[in-house]
Amino acid sequence: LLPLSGRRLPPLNLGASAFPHHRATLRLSEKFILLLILSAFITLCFGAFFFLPDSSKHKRFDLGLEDVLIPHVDTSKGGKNLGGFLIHGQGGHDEHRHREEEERLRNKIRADHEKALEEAKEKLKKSRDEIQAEIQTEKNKVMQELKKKDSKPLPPVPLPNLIGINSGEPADPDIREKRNKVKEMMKHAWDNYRQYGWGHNELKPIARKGHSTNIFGNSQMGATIVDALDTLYIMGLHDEFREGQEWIDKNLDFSVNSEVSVFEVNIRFIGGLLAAYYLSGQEVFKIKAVQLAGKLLPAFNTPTGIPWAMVNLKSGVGRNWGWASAGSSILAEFGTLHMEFVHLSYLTGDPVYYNKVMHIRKLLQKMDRPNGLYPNYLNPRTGRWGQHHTSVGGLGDSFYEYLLKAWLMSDKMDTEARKMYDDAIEAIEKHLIRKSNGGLTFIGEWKNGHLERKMGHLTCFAGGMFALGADGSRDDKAGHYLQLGAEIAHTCHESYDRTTLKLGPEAFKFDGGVEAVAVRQNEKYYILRPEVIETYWYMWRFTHDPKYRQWGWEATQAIDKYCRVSGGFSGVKDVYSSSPTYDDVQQSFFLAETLKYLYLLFSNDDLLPLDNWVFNTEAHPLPVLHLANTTLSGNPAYR
Ligand code: DMJ
Repeated sequence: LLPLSGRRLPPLNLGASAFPHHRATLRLSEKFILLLILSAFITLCFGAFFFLPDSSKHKRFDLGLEDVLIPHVDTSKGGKNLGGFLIHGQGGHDEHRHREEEERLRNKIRADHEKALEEAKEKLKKSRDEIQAEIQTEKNKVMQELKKKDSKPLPPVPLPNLIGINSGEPADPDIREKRNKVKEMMKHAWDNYRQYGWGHNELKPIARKGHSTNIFGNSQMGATIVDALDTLYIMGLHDEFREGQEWIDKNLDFSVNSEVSVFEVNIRFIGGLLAAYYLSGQEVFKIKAVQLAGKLLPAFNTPTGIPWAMVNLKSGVGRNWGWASAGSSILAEFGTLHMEFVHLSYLTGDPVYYNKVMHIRKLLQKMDRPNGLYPNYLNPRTGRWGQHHTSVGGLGDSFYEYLLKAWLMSDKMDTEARKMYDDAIEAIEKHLIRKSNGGLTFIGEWKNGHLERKMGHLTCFAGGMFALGADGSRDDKAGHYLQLGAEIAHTCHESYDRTTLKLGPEAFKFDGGVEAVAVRQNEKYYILRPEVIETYWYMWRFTHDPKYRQWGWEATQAIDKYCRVSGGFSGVKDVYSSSPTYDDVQQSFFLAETLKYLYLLFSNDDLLPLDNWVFNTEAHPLPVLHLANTTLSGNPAYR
């Protein structure tokens, strides 16, 4: 076969001049050779007639800039396709038809070109705004398509036992009244956010406009809506819940060029969406949670698998906080993903989330721990600890909380997590927990071999954690841990009680004659945090000692008196001042946690019982997964 673009063999010239010197003296042998050559030539011509490709079997279109060669493989009209060779039975007729076809196509292409040219001319006549509007419409169409693709249904998974989604209404009229007061405060916070900050992450209740911080990146992701959903649901604020659901359905979009905190997005958004899904059964929450989780996964693309603190939701590029020791990731951030990620694997049947958090756990288990303590900083490139600071407050807190809760939410099957928790708590008790001269138990911070006798408001959550972990503790020290929880609750209550506003400072000292009091001006603020009330609630559930309800009520009144403004609730800058100034931020965790824990404190225990629900670190309740007789990776949901 001769390729069309290939070189043809030079033709054989057998005319009169082919053998001039032999013409006169042709002998018999020469005649014979001549005859042989002649017959070979005839055979060659004959063969060529049958086997050379016919140029009419290819269509060639001249399209100006490019040549397009279309092999003709029409087997429908009497031709036979024999492994790439086409043999026609209708010669002339076919050629005519091909020419017509060629002509028709040429005309069509010409017409298309002209049409495109006309359209381009029309476009140029339009104004810049019109063109931009058209581009936007096209973009929207593409987005809609992508959304449709994203919202494909997830595989059905049997829901765990959802016990205790009821009103929890207390019989005692006094307690009922207190509970109603908390509900009214929630309504005030929500309504003002609804009016002045809708769609923004948070609210500025005095300026009456939206507010955001760098943890949510530069986008309006409606953090308050997502964080507040389950609180609205359990309070029976169903119209508000539906408004929130509608906003999420229509507006919550994660394909944004925005760099967010992996930890904050996980605990507030994924936790909030999952809890809303379990409570209400509305698929949209599950779908959004899974979409968002997919956007967080690129954060784990580090040399060690320890995720970056921040990730750009669009590009997937991650990095760490500039202030963190030696480019480290933070223990309380990468160590507070487990609950949500296990639920994501449970609900999707995709092990990817489970594997990510288990990988972190395995890595931590292999590492040396100074004095048995986990430092707050870990470098995700080298896998080595940064500064040897350990804290049960900021930077460390919820890592310990999630070890315990991993065990609880696995229906106590994940004994590895329980062991890690027990080991960590033993080291914390030995090195960080002390009694002040005045008899207050406090948890200090370990900094390069030295104990700082200071406790943060954040650390106060640990009272509740010790009580929650009492049952099942090593050497059956349940009584000891319940007692420890009570002592921390008492200390934290003191930190509130020793202020003018009866609200707790951000950090307080046990040093130089000072006990449970903030010393530095920049530690005197209260930003509507939940941790002290969280501990009151756990202690109430485990002891039913009425003092916890009493302390919770004191805090409720103080918040209502000093933090309430006509546009919502605001943090205050100095809890020791009788004329405090506001920070003008209504934090989303005020609706997610502070008001929820207060509401639960004045509800019956059968509302979200702790045997069946585990609260994530943002107070979003997730059901216990009863995976008895199976390992997590062996569960069908994980295959
Ligand atoms: C919340 O976002 C969570 O409780 C987190 O674990 C730490 N602190 C804030 C509220 O204070």
